[in-house]
Amino acid sequence: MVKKLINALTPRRCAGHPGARLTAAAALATASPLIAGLAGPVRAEAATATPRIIPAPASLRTVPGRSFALTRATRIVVTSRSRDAVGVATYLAGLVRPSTGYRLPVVTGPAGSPHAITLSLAPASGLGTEGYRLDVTGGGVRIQAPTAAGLFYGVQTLRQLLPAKVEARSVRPGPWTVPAVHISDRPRFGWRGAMLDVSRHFFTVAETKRYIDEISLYKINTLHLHLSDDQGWRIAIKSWPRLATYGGSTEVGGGAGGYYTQAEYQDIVAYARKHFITVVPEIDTPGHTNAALASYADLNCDGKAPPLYTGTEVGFSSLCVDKDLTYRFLDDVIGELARLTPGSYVHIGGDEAHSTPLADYVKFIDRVQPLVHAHGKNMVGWNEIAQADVKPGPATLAQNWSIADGTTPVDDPLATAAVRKGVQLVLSPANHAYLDMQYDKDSPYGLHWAGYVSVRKSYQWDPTTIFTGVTEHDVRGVEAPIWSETLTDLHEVEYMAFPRLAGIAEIGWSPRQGRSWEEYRTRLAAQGPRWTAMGVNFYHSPEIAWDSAS
Ligand code: NGO
Repeated sequence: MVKKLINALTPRRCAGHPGARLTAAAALATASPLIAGLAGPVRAEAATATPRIIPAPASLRTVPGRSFALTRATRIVVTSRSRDAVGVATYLAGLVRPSTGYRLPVVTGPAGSPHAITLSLAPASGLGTEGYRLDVTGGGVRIQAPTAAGLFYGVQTLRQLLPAKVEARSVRPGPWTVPAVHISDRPRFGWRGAMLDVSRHFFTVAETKRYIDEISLYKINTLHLHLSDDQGWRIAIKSWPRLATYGGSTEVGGGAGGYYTQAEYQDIVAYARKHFITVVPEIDTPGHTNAALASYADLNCDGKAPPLYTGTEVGFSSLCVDKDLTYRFLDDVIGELARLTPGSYVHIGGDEAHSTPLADYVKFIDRVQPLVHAHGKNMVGWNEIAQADVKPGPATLAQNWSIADGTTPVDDPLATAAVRKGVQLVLSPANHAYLDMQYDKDSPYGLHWAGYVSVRKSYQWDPTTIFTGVTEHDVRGVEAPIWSETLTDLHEVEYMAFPRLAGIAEIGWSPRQGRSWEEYRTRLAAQGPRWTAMGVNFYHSPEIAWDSAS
């Protein structure tokens, strides 16, 4: 009975969900808010020349007249000595030097220096903590922001204003023209996440860093690392060493697995931070714990360690809810993780605890939540945690992975429960935002328990219209998870993430008003040559009329 209840509240894995239908066809034919925001007289010429940027900026105005061109003489000028601003300038130089072959020195100097890309860290109203203004005139480029994060996002926009070949890692012929624009931009949501499952298959530090490089282009600011599951424990815990050395010694299919040492994990966290990305580590509990249970017999209710697991079933493992040792174990693990993680959230999983009776599940979450808080962190959990006595925001976030219709709001008891308790949601609807779902029946990798997720389907939903009773205020943001049961290396991850991740990033960043698939797909087409130049293995979906390489 109890189990039935938890099943009823748990998103079902089912096949064949019919594709989302188009919303108002007329709206699709009109331009995005950025074009619609243009002054009347320039609209006609500007419409053809509007730069194709993802995520769409909150406001963009093209300016007729001279564009700017990077030349051998271009310098990157930072108007203050702020280390963070200089860091962003150095990052920009590192991106643009290899393909242009220019020196692009980073110097401090006044705004308005000739022939410069100027980065100014300066208070500006209306930009929040991540917004920026970007102005391109014949004389130069100026990015202004109240924070270094804002400068970084301005740089990502500038990157997309430059020709795609700028992404190449060897010298290409110019010209390196930047169209004249005025952009004022800030994100809609503060949590714009990507999740990488490093448990089902292990991904090396180098692969994870490369994924960070790639998601940065779309202004993603959260990297959720799924560090433990039935098939592997991927982070060294000094007080429980066998978790990694034994629990991390295999993966789906029986490969060698692996784990991050604490120094490696910190290296990833620091690398992410340089990209203004916060790492959220997840230790999945009380289910999805076979790797831990196999490593320490005492964690099991019967004191017997199960064998390591390399299959893809879910819902069969559970920590022993009534043993005190379980909580000492979690206190140690969460404590070590919290010390290694500067971000304010630790994810405790909580999904698919099918072999934990509901009453035990609630008891368990109610004991784990204070442990997370005692180590100075807030708690994130998959939406099933809303069944427990979860504390209101910002103490708790619920990551919702239910199947949603996309166009018509549906009732979701777990989303409703979270909202009633004052807990904000991170939206990852499985049939729109799960990047591990196959695009269609011919996709070489991926699952399809939530249906096939075409590029269009991944784009056509909004956090505030999928569930009844969930308003903008209840939403912390969006996240695109990539689960790795079928994905063995970054090449395969890229194929599933691109192009769909760009659309989820836009849903997290851009204003909702005026959003249309037809307009979006023309902007997405411009990303193809960019990914090619970056060496990203993207899926050349036939839904998009890809630009040919420039
Ligand atoms: C589910 C499940 C994961 C699977 C994933 C595959 C959640 C939150 N739990 O999502 O264990 O890997 O689907 O798509």
